[in-house]
Amino acid sequence: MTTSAEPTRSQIEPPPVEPAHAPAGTYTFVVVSNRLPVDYEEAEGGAVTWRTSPGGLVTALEPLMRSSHGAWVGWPGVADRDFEPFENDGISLVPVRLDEADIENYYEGFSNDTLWPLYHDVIAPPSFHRETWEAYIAVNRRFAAAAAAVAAPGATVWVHDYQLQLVPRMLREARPDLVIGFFNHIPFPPYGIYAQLPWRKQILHGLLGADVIGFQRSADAGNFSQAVRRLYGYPTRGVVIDVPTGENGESRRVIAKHFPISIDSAGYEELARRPDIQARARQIRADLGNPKTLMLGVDRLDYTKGIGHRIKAFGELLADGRLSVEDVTLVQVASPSRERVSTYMALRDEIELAVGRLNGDFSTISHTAISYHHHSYPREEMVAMYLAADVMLVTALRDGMNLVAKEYVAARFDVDGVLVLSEFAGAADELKQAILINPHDIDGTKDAIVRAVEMPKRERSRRMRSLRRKVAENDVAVWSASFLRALTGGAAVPAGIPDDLDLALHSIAGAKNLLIALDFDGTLAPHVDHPEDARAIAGTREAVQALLDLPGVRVALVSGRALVSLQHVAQPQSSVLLTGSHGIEVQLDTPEIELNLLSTELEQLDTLARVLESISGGIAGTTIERKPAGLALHTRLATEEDGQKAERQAREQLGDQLPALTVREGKNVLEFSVRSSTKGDAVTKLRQYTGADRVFYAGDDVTDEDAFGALRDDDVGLKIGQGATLAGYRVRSPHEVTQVLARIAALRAGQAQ
Ligand code: GDG
Repeated sequence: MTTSAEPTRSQIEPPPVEPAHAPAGTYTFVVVSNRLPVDYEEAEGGAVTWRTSPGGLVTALEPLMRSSHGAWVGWPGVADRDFEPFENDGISLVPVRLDEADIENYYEGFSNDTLWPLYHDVIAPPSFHRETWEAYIAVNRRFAAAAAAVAAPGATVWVHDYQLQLVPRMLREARPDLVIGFFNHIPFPPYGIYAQLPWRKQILHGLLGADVIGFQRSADAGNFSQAVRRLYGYPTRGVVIDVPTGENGESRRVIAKHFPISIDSAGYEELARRPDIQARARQIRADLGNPKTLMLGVDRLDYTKGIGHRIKAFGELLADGRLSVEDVTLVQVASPSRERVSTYMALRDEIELAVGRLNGDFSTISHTAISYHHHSYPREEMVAMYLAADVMLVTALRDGMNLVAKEYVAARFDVDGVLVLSEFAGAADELKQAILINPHDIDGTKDAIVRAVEMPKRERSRRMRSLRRKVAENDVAVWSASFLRALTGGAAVPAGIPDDLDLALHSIAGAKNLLIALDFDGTLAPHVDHPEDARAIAGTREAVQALLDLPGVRVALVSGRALVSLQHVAQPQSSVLLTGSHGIEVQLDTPEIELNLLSTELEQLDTLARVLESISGGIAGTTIERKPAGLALHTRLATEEDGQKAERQAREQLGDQLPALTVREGKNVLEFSVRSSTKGDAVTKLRQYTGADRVFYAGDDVTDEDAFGALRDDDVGLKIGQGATLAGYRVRSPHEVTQVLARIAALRAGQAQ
């Protein structure tokens, strides 16, 4: 009964970015990145031509750019020149001018000498200069203005990378109508490191102008949210950050989540299958004297890539006699990068000295230990090298993702070759069948290299097959589609079950153990004025019963309501699992409600009650409401002045006595909890309890985004109604949810026969 986890069409097709009716000179989809995806060429007579530079991002966004009236805003790569917007290869390009001084201060200075080392765990010391910061602001403003000028009303704007972190806020201020996304291609550092930045609050403020902020790894998103909590004190729940927008407790919801980038894997495989490229791969091996093992490193010459560590490990293996230059050659491509930044000049000297020493010590007339190349190569040549290499070494000390690792895997259609991969590269989160290493541990790296060299064919194939599946299923089109799905979602939702959802239901219905987890209000029951009047729509009970009757299926309700209230309105069948208060209260196959509070949390609850009761006792019109894991201070009946006084006192006194409390601000209410729990936590707990291999989750509220965020790639998330979401699918109303539940039951019953 197993079903494949192939991505469905809807996951790989670009999501709708509508409408196509934009005023002249404006676009409904705008990408903003430091560099335009073209290279400038000037012929002798002065004629200008542009050549598309084939990067993953262009490949990913090209179809969308063409189908949705898109434009790309960026620097064309030539200093001190103005260019009019132009079209190249069917894409509208909007050039932003950079002068020599901008390149020196904004690009080489603040971006590459401050942010780059800081965000990569200070592997090199970052410099902090006020002048380069000023240039960063000025250039970000220029990019924001260029994007604002070409964005149609209500357009979707997607800003890329660390050079442009102030752009989302600048854009939002200029154009509140826009939907704004940001993707950070490099890591986001832990707070202890980020906090060094003198302009740490301004950068966060800039980023929080976006609706969705994408990162490579979930750890990066977590670091970002932590920085927001520490520096701004905004409430964060899972992947959701509530950013206050005004005086009266209103806030904007920002999503900070990981969306691991990928490559055009089919494109790489297609190149690798070309006979001329395979012939070139054989030629490369022959030119190197047909070594038993060819090892390969391909990196921009950057201190984050751990090239020196790799060379050291290889050198020691040769010195120890565990590898011999007769058998093993390392080809190292170090493509030129940031050559005017002094740290990079020093790095080049350091690496070339190490290569020279090693070759001097170990190479023979007929065998070179390291074949080192400080060049850029055409992509075809890179693919030939991937095919030629038995072992690929990716030893980054810190790397957002590392596309080279994925390219190697995509090229190996022969299901051979071993990937040695640093656990500090984002790719390590997905490519678990690589040999994972800590590149700082030279002995461990040496052992891993020997293991790769000696790995039997069967194990190589087994690992490569699994790596290839991962890369093929999550290519760059899936990446951009999932980011844009999270970002857009304002379009009207049609009635009924869409085809792509139906496909996903077919797949999930075949799970071994299936968990169906459902929000209640807005999902099974329409929203009503008085919460106690909410009831599930007709047909829901029967659909849930049909699921409960099937073997291997558990049904759970996941609500923000207190459990008692949930039981009252939902009146669930006794085998339905229940979680309330955003996962703090749970009732799992027993009549008792588990509260899950630790003794320290109970003590905090006592202190909290004492403090709030004493404040409320002294200020008329304020009341206290007890919640399972916290208390709320209501000020609706107090005068404005008294209400503010009570809230201020509560914040001050509790800030001193219980600094770890989670504080949520609402209209005339301030809520303090001793436990911050989300529906995402509830889903994780339910998954564990039921042992489910696949989860279906349906919800309509922003708090359900935490649950969607906790889903895995082959789970199904269903959002009800409009609004930005992390769910892969969307339906219009609780009526469709009931249909969907009945459909899952029918499909599963059918498949079981
Ligand atoms: C940043 C993040 C993240 C390299 N030399 C040549 C060449 N390349 C290509 C590779 C690959 C790309 O450049 C390098 O991508 P990486 O991901 O390895 O690293 P960064 O340049 O540091 O990229 C990184 C990435 O953004 C995407 O989000 O993964 O973590 O640092 O595609 O093949 N290509 C050609 N000739 C070369 O000589 N044609």
